[in-house]
Amino acid sequence: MHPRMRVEMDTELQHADAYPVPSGITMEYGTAGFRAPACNLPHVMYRMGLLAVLRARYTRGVIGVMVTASHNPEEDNGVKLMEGLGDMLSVSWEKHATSLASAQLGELRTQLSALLRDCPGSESSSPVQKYHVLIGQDTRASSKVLAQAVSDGVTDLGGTFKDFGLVTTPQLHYLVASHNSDGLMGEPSLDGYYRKLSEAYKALMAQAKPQPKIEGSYPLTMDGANGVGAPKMVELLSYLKSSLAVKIINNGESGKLNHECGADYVKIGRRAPKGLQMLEGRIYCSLDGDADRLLYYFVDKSGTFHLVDGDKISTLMAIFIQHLLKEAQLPFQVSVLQTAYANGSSTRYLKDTLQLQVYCLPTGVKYLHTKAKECDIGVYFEANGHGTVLFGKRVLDKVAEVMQDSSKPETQRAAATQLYHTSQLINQAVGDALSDLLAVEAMLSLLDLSLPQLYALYTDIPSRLLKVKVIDRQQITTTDAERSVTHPEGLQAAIEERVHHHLQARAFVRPSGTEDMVRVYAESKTQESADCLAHEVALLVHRLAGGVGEEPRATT
Ligand code: G16
Repeated sequence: MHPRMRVEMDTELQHADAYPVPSGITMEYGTAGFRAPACNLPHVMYRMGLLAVLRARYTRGVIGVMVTASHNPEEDNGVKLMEGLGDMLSVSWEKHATSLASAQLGELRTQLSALLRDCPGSESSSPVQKYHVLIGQDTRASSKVLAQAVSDGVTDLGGTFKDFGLVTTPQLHYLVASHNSDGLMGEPSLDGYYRKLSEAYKALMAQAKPQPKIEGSYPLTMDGANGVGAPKMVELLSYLKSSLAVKIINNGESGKLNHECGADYVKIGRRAPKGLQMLEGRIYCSLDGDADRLLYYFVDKSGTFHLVDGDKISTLMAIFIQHLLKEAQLPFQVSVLQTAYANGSSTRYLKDTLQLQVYCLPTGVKYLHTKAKECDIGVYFEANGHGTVLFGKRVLDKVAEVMQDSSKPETQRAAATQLYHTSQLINQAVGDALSDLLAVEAMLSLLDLSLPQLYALYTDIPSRLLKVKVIDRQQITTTDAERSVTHPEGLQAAIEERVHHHLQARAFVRPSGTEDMVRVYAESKTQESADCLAHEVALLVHRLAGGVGEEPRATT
């Protein structure tokens, strides 16, 4: 056993004094880890380095620690932990992360000892095993120092680390997955990641009809949110060579991260990133700050903006896979996993028109990903553009069998081959904007479908998303995949009463796990009615759940 890894924490935590817990600051592990103003995070990062070593020991695998606050403003930062085949930190360990994050030195030792005692093999004198942590960071000015705090935590518990520097969050998930699968998920390097994606994309596109070229212009423009996705897309394009041309804007050279650009800005405001002059006939997409979300959009003849959000991307992927399964004569079930934010029209279209199994789960890729693993083929996307498609082993085995069976008709084998390349193209560890972008491009081409045609498959019910600041958002608790409030008393009944005043309406509220806000969502027959309902519900939250500052104003 490593000398620093005895069961009792008699080891000196060399760097602990450098990372005291600031007074009055407690943090909770949220939807995707910790998020806060960067200045409040060094002690959390150090403690997550310690936790990562313990988790590596517990799982006997490599752990990833990504320093990022994703869609949040530049001033914030945060940390996401990943393990196993790229999954988010197990929900059962989130409580340990929360309690370690606020533990002062003495308490820290006690908690570490307790966790260490529970680690499998902690009592044995087995030979030294390395507990290895992969670290990545986004482009925030604060990320470098915070990544250093993580590595200090790792080394204090005798772990080793590799700092990959700037990577997208999904790239780090991929690296963790490929390490922990002994390369089965791909070669554990960035080169391996780019090769895997570009080879799968080229193989799929070899079957597509050539697209008409627009002279001197790019058919696709990508908004990089001034984050890490932009330089990483440049690297990916160098592997794709001439098979894909993308113009990148908001590439971080001058603008501020997620400021008036990026997937969250586009989704919430349903507008183009600032400064982008959209043209009819062109296609646009936006990533978020750490490149795990992707949204597409375009303008029609009249200049009206249309958003192809996560719901529509998920519909495209489900249609494409359903079509290939039919062609390959493989009787597997495609399931689609959504959250309460999924537009009601998308759910209806998936269930009634495509006849697919649809599930609603709480917000957070961690829940969707876990459920998707239980499905033959699990397509999951949040409306905000975060998602992927998971292929079960049973399916992949059968796909391989059909591909290799020369007695099968050529069309059947070709469909199985496309399914195989699709499973290689779509990141199996987590929702990945770069991989999803290639998948959307390939699927549209292979289905011979334009983005406006995809958009027109169903009409979204008008909706509105608002945020309300309250004293303590954790006072709001929910049930039924966050569609109903259980506390504070009276809030749910009041929401339902307002919903009854609107046609074809629904509304829900939930505390955000990434921002200090309560999120309000409303849908109704007209945009005016959805805006009005969202405002009424926001007022209820403000009045009944301890609103801070002025009451929310009506959307204009
Ligand atoms: C993270 C999670 C997503 C979630 C989003 C917003 O995304 O990974 O699953 O939808 O936060 O969560 P909340 O509504 O709780 O704030 P990201 O892209 O910010 O890492």
